[in-house]
Amino acid sequence: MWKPENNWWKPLDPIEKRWVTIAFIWCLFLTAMMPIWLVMGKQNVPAKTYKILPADYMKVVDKFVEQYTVGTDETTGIPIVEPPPGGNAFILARQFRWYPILKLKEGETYKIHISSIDVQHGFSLQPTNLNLQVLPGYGYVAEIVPTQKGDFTIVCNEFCGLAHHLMVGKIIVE
Ligand SMILES: [Cu+2]
Repeated sequence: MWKPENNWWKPLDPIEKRWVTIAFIWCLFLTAMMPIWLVMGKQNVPAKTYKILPADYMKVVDKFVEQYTVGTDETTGIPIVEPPPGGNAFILARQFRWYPILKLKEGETYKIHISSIDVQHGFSLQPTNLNLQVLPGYGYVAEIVPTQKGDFTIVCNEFCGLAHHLMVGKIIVE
C-alpha cells in the first residue's frame, strides 16, 4: 500500500500555532457562554407555560372580557378590557387578530396570559423588544410591569396565513 513519506506536512509556523490556539480558546469561551448567558442574561422573559386546550382558553378569555370590558375600539370593534392591577390578563391570538385590547396602568404588575386557538403566531410588542411564541394548546404567562405610558402595537411575527400582515393588536398603558 502506498504511504506518504514521514513528515510530508509542513510543521506549524509559530504564528499559525498562536492563531489556532486563540481560535480554540475563543470556541471554548463561546460554548461556555451559551449556557451561562441563558441563566445570567436579561434577554429571557420570566415566563411560565402550561397546557390548555384552545376551547378552554377561549372560554377563559370570554369570561375575562365579559368581566372587565370598559369600551370598544372604534375602528376594529374589538373590546377594550381593563384587568385589575396585580391580576391576570388574557390575550388570545387567532387568524388574524389579537383579542382583546388591554388597558393597563403604568407601574402595576400584571400576569399576562397568551395563547392561540388555531395556528402558531408570534407575539411582538412594538416598539419594545418583547417577543413570545404563541402556540395552540399552550398558555404562556409572563409577569409584566408597564414602565411607559402610551399605545403599544402588537404585531404577529410568525407567518400564520394570507392576512398575517393585518394581524395587529394593541395594549394601552395609562
Ligand atoms: Cu399571526
